[in-house]
Amino acid sequence: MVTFEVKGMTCGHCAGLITKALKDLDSAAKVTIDIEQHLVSVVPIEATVEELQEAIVEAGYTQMPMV
Ligand SMILES: [Cu+2]
Repeated sequence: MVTFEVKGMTCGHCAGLITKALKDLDSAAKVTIDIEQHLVSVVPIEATVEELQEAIVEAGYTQMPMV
C-alpha cells in the first residue's frame, strides 16, 4: 500500500475525483480516502507509484508521497 498526502482534497467531491482518476488508471486498485487527514491510500494492482502520482496531479491536485 502507498499513501499520499493530497493537500487540496477537502471534501467528498475531491475524494470522488481522485478515486475516479485512480480507478481509471488501475481499475482493480483498492482506494481508501481520509478527507480530514487529506490522505489517499492505494493498493495498486497494475499501476506504479509514479503513475498513481501522475493521475492525482492530472486530476488537479498536488500530492506528496508519505514515507
Ligand atoms: Cu472538494
